[in-house]
Amino acid sequence: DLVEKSKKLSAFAAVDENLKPDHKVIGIGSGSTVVYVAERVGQSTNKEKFVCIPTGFQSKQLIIDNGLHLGSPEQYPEIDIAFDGADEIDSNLSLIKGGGACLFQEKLVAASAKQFIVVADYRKDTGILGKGWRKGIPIEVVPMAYTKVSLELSKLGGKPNVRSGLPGKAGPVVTDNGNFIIDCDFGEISPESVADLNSKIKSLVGVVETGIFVGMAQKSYIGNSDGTISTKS
Ligand code: DER
Repeated sequence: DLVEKSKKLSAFAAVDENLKPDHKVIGIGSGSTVVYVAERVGQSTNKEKFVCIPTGFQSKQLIIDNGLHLGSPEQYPEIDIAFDGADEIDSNLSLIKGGGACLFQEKLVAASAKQFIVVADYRKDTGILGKGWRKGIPIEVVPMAYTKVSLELSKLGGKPNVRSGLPGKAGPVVTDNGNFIIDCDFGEISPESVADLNSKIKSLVGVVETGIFVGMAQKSYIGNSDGTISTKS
């Protein structure tokens, strides 16, 4: 279908245009778009030279399934290039991430990468954060603090919801780090106010990390529904 095709388009173009023979340590993100990134990296003639750093359990499986060497964030605090998806992308390349509840390790890998490239289908290219199809900014919180953080988020004007498991998991989603996710809807967030909102949320006691990635992505590849690709840097 169109969305799936646009994911593959953006991922293959991003890898083909940015992965270079002298790259060694590669960050692999989480979600359904980066499935194609891992596939494309796995097709590279230089694959034996690469070591790939995951952003969570699913990402680790992608690396293994594509016959790529697996490394860890502990071993590689410096990454040459990282590819990851996003839930929303604004005109300044600020992102909302965390739809897959992997935002902490995603942000650690993105922060460790000399180059951080975002790949996404056209639904994510919202121009303004908070307009997207997903509601809310994912925020990773220490379980004991979730009610306190929810209260403070409400005071900031947000509508917080603890992310609960889909059928098959009673109670809240628990991240790879043993924390909860609060999805907090702040409505539309103008590009110039993203950084300020992020620091306000990050400074709340109990917040481990936010799904706002501001000033981190150098380049984005959007697969359009007409089969073209839009890049922004
Ligand atoms: O959780 C994340 O931030 C993922 O990168 C994600 O939201 C993008 O997922 P998708 O590629 O499956 O849309």
